[in-house]
Amino acid sequence: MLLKEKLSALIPQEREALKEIKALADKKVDEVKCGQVIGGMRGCKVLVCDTSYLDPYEGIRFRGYTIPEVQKLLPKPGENDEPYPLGLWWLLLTGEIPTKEEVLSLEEEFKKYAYLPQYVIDVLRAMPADSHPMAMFSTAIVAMERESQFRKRYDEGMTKAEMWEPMLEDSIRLLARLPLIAAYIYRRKYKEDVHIPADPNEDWGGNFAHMMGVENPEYKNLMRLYLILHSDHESGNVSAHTGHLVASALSDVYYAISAAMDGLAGPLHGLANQECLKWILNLMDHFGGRTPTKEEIEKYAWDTLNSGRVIPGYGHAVLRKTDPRYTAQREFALKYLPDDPIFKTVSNIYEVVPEVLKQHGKAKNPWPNVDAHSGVLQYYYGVREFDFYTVLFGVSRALGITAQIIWDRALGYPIERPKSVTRQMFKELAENA
Ligand code: NMX
Ligand code: MLT
Repeated sequence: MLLKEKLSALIPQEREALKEIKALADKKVDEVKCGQVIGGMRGCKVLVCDTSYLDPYEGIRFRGYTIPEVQKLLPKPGENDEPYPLGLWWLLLTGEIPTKEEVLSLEEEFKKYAYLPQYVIDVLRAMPADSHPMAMFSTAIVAMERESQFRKRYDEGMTKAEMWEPMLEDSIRLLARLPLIAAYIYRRKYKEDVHIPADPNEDWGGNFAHMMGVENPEYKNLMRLYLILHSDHESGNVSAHTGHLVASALSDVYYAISAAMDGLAGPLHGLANQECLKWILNLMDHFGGRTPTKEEIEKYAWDTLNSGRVIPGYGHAVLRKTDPRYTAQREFALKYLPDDPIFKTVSNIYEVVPEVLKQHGKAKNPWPNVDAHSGVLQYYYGVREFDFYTVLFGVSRALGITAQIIWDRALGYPIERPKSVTRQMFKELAENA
């Protein structure tokens, strides 16, 4: 496999380079303040992540490339299409923009494993009909742990240096199946349990849209873009951090990704996309289904804040400007659905809510994040089941987390185990100050 050959050549060099960093063991990277310890470790530089970096003012770069650069440089299925999401996975893993031949080799490799075993279907069918799609998604993933090549090789006594190989194998097998699992959940829950087989001529991203039952080529393009945009956001976000933490105990990819999905399912993280569209549609309903005026949006935003709730899709733990993932989706909307009334509402909210949040004075970042825009695009193309939206996010996020944890094993990072303090110790710190 071309990807494995590339990684086999890269890993020895990167292991050498790590030795230089290990030699800096006593150098200070950061100082930790009490506020950070009790404040969700905000801003503490305590993780390593090479797949992407999040600058607060510029937003995400994937292996050094901005979103517009990735959209321009990665190979595409057709002239006017968005790039292959698997091209991004190659980039995250190798740091290099792949050729079309390299991406197609990965597409072929994935197709070998793109089937849904009956036992996974049985597990999904055994779950109560009102289970949240994220609970179903996470359960299906962990159910497949029995197939882990990593666990098999571990039981056989593989060395630490070999661990990245079954990690890569497990990741390919899992990622190949994620769109099938997600589409199965979608069709079971919302489309009368009628399923659509994969199309061998479609790429990984296009096939996902096809299996969900949305044949529109524009939606297939949106799906490719979506799968790229949500993939990686360095390693401190809840889902990636969870994946890294779980894998650091040498738990395999199935455990790590299932756990990561459980974190993504929280309303302050990935679930914000479902909450956000709900908020927008409730806002429109409140004003008789029409596009509300900016004054009406302002009042509605204040009502939300005054009732003690957050405005979903706004704010961020790291970003301090409009999320470039929001901008990329806005550009897609301006191209394909400029006159859509919900998109117009999203645009008006963008003009009003940052000012409201500034006046409110709490949120450190008053600007929109990725989730403020994703729902309207899904809704426009007919995917109107809000509680499915985080599953779409999850399929994409698995690209980033698998890339990160394959490298965790390649570089032999240790089990993660930070130190805790008691609140009494803070009191003593104050007394001795
Ligand atoms: N609406 C109202 N209040 C907010 C918002 C918002 N959108 N964002 C932050 N705040 C509040 C926050 O709840 C906190 O209040 P308190 O002191 O009473 O606890 C205060 O402002 C300070 O929070 P920050 O330090 O600005 O934000 P933090 O880093 O703690 O949290 C988020 C980041 C993203 C969790 C937060 O901005 C939020 O809850 N946003 C809405 C939910 C959302 O859009 N999440 C999606 C994030 C992206 N993703 O996909 O994961
Ligand atoms: C993400 O994509 O993970 C979110 O923007 C949250 C984060 O980065 O903290």
